[in-house]
Amino acid sequence: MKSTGYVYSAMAIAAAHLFTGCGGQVPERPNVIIIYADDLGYGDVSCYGATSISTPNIDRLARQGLRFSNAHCTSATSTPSRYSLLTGEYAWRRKGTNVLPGDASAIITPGRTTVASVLRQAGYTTGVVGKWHLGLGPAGGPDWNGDITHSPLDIGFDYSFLIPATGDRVPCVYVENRRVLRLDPSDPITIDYQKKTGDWPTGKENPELLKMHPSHGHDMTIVNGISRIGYMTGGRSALSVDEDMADTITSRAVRFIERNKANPFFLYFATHDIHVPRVPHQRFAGKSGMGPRGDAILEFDWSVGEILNTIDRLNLNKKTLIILTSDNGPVVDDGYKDMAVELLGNHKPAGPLRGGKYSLFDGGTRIMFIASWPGTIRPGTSDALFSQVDLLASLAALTDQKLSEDDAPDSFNMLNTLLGKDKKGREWLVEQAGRLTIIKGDWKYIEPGPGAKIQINTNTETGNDPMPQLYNLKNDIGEKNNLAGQFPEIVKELSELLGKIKSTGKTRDLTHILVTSN
Ligand code: NG6
Ligand code: CA
Repeated sequence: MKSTGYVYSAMAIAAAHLFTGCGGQVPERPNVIIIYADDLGYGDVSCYGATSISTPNIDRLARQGLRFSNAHCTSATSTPSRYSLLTGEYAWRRKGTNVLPGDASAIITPGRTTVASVLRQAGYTTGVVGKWHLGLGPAGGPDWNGDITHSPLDIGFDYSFLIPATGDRVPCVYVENRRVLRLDPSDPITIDYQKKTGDWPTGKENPELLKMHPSHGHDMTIVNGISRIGYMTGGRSALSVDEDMADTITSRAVRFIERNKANPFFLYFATHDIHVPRVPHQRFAGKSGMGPRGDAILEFDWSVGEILNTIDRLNLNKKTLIILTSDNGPVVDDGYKDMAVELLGNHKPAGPLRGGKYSLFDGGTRIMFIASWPGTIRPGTSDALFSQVDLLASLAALTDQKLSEDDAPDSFNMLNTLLGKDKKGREWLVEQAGRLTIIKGDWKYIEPGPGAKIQINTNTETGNDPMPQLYNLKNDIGEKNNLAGQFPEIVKELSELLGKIKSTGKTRDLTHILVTSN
């Protein structure tokens, strides 16, 4: 044990020298890969306690890295979480950052500082592969039939291969760099989110054409036997095939790594799994015994394995920081009749947490988070409070990049926590699901407000309550006992702190004014 400790601290010193570039050497920086799952729950993988399903590749990453038990995304849905991860700003500070339709314009506008632009400035080659869901194009949306501007290429990425929004939203195509992949100009794409466009059948009018039926919503244009959100026509040769999606994007991600193996690279690999529609490849269909939702978890685990195998094969293990996490918590029925509810059995997608996707409870926003960098990050677990919004400032610190005053307004440099050198995490963090919640130490405060307590369609406990809620997460991780009445002074402290965080417009470098007096 002792000698391992010595080796790691010696390595940490060596690493620190490399990062400061001591002796005038060019600092050696690790490749950075963020694998971003979609809707994968805290309890959905075996290294976080799932017993009904086995995720060997994710477990392998957890064994070689640091597994966080108290890490959080910033929102219980995709668009705002992704916005925060890439920009280092809480999405609720900006209008128009909630779940976007598939034809939305870009919400991270050209020139914004992002994780990608920071790493690019540090000399990295940067790529994004997979789900985007942050809009494309200028006001009015993208030109699907021409050059797509206001894209990842305008905010720091050198390469981009995108599912533009979500698999359940049209257009069901890939966008590679500025163009829709394989588009035939004689069959142009038309998209409309208000009314039907063209004559392609819809799930509502022609349910007999469906191979998977909606349970709620998702009854518009049919593509590949599945009805979606939004109307589409044209682009036949460009249409994506759900069953091949994981193969398609994983092979693009592997290719990006192979092509850039000689120099530092940053890859943001955002999978479609395990979002709806859950239509895994035949190799995984029926394999989990839990229906397509479980099969999609197996497919996701396979994608993770492909990335890990590539890093091993290219001998990049000690040179690569891999972060694996999810954009929000789990949901079982998210709009398709895919047997997820019926076949769930004893599986608990959110583990011990209450609520899930769309929820103010921690099931919505406490997520699996693993950081691996063999030789530098010591394997183990961390209870430190950590937020995805901190990745920008932490990776800037890792690569010695300075941020200007307006950059990444809510991102803290938590590099030492990320690398496991510091067991202490953030003092507090904010999460959103409609309204806001704040966690400080063991306490979690949920703002009071109107709204249904249960989202009927998805059967989610939203966490809405007209009364303030206060939970002690250390003693009550399942947020069962509202202690607001018992500890009014803590309610006051946390609601005031949240008020200050909102009104300052920025929290980075303002820690001193945001620390409460007691
Ligand atoms: C909801 C969709 C849901 C999913 C979600 C976004 C309906 C009825 N439900 O509006 O299926 O697409 O948006 O998910 O349309 S997210 O993970 O991208 O945030
Ligand atoms: Ca999501």
